[in-house]
Amino acid sequence: MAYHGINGAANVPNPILTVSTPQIYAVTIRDSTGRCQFSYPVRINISPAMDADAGKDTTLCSVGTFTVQGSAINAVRFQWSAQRNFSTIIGENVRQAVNLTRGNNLFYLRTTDALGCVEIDSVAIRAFPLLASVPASITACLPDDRKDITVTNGDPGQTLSYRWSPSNLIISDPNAGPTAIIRAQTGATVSVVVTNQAGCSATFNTRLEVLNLPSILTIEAAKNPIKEGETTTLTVRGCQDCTVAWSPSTGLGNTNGAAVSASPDKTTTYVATVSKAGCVDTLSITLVVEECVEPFVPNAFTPNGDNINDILYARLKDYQEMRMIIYNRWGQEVFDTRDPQVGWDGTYRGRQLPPDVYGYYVYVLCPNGAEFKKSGSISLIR
Ligand SMILES: [Ca+2]
Repeated sequence: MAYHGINGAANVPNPILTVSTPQIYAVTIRDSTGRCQFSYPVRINISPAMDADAGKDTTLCSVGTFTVQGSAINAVRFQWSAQRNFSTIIGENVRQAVNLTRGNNLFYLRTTDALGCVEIDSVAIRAFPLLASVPASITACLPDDRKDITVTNGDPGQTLSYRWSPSNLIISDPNAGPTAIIRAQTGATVSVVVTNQAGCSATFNTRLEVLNLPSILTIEAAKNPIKEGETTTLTVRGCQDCTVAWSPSTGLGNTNGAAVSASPDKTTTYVATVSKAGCVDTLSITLVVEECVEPFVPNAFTPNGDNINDILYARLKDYQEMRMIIYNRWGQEVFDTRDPQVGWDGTYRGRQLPPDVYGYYVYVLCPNGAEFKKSGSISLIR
């Protein structure tokens, strides 16, 4: 078989031609004898350009659903794909919903005309929402304390710029860096406008809290002073969720907690170290223990009615039982009491006794079982 035609093109069944205008070509097919031949016209149509356009490249500050808009002249079919080879077709709409992910999104539009000719265009959608965060709140220990607030960049691919406010709370350069140095004020809010290189920005707020432990804490003992052997409770008030550590441990039921039981043997100053959120304050309380000690009896008194030193008392601190007996120089008891509030007024059976030297005997039993026995002489002076 031989092929001839198409303006003298090669003797092949499928010649490749370059055409610029519509034209009719012919192919002649002839057998080897040259006696049989056949001619056939071939019309070459040239389709006009569709000018397929997938839309304008865009930068967005959001991800998710987006509509791309294609255009083409005389196209009969629109196809969208995220792959240049259109291995997966997203849809066939002129206005096509697509899903944007963070970063660069490239979509391809393939248009087809009535003759089956295709054109391909692409559109780049850059989706770059701002990804950043700041702490919701920060806690300072005292008013006007300096604290740092730092913006966390949620995407290493982001280059961020910052604008901090209000200026009265920002000590550092309000336009510099992810970290601002601020001056703590109770209840104030620090804001930062963060913008990424795509121009996407957002405002973030950090609430300032000032703990000011010294202004809110108090310390108290349920009972103070206490007697030897007695137990009371020491309490730090004013902070619900603070950690409290007590020292020294001597005489304490435990050394942690807002309230601890205390039963020291002697007067002790306890220190409570109170902490919360990195802030620490210390308070102290002196718990006085009335110790059971040797009683004191004066060596003279003047029961002359001038209200000065008219009554003789045995002076005691913490005791469980006591007794005081006074006797005259002949050994006769003239006074006997088991109550230290009751003293001797220098009388016996209603009569004033004469000035003389009298003897006394005092007995004290302490709460811890210790005993004091003391005797001596007293001058009655009028
Ligand atoms: Ca007197």
